[in-house]
Amino acid sequence: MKTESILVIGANGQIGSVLVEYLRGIYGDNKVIASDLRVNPDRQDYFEVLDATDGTALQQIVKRHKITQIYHLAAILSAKGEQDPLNTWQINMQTYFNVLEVAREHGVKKIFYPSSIAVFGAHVHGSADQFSYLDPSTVYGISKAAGENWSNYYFTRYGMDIRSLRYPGIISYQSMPGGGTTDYAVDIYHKAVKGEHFDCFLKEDATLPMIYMSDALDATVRLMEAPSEKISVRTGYNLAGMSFSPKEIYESIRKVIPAFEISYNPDYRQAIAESWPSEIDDSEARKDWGWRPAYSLDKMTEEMIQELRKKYE
Ligand code: NAD
Ligand code: AKB
Repeated sequence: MKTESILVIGANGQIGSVLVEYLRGIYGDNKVIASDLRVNPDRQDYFEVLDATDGTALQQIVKRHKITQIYHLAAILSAKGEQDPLNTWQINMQTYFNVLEVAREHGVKKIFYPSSIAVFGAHVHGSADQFSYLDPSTVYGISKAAGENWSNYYFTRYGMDIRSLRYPGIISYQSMPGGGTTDYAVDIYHKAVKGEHFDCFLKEDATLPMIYMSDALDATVRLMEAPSEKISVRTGYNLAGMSFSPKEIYESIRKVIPAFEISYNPDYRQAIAESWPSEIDDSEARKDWGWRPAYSLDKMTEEMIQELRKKYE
């Protein structure tokens, strides 16, 4: 068992609720402190209520638990973020500045910062290279690009060990997404398994990079456990799982549930999707710390449907 004391901020969200259990399996239950704005009645053990915009409250938790690593997941995502841009900027940046400063002052050894494919914009066509120009279209993407640069700044200036992945849209059966443009790709499985019609908010050919939760967890811990000298990218590593359009995920589901039906009613999220790349080149992650995804679209579909059937049937 490894001797770390880990704080997960934003632990009740789509990633956090699964990542906390995964980290506890590696480091031990009492070594992973979950925190979020509100307590989750189903998971109250080793939990702290924390609004991460409050730096003093964060500092007290870091001191009390002698925290050595922080996974900073709290953020407002792309679609929800557009409803109140200035508040999104305030939350996404203030929480991260608090993490960086508290970590610096209290000698926290490692920080994980989740970035996103939302850092890319109109000047990337097709596949996004690791070092593509970043001109994000959403306030969420602007905050993630800024966060990446601040990570690199704290690494260069203070020698802090901050590691980051540009996650694609994450697909999970364990948890629901919280306000992103890629959320449709989780919702579609729930509708299919419940025998309901699915009305998609993107066009049928809106191809986006996505990743299955199991691969995302593997990549996250693989990155965090890699020797420091293997980390050549201190902004955010490109990470790819698979790429598909709404039509392609629909066809994948139809192989298992032939009666499933879909319609398309694109809304404001279509413009966000169009500003993102359709493919991600993750050669740096593969080269530096041996990243390889395990799931294809069809393999993920089979597991998603199998797991959701247990939930609904
Ligand atoms: P989510 O919206 O499901 O969860 C975010 C959590 O943060 C929520 O539980 C929320 O209560 C909490 N939170 C919000 N403001 C907070 C604050 N001030 N203090 C403490 N907690 C606060 O998000 P997620 O999908 O789990 O994403 C986690 C991180 O990963 C985010 O930074 C997101 O940008 C990034 N990311 C996610 C995806 C994805 O597809 N899920 C893709 C790329 C990047
Ligand atoms: C979103 O759609 O906002 C997220 C992301 C790709 O960052 N899922």
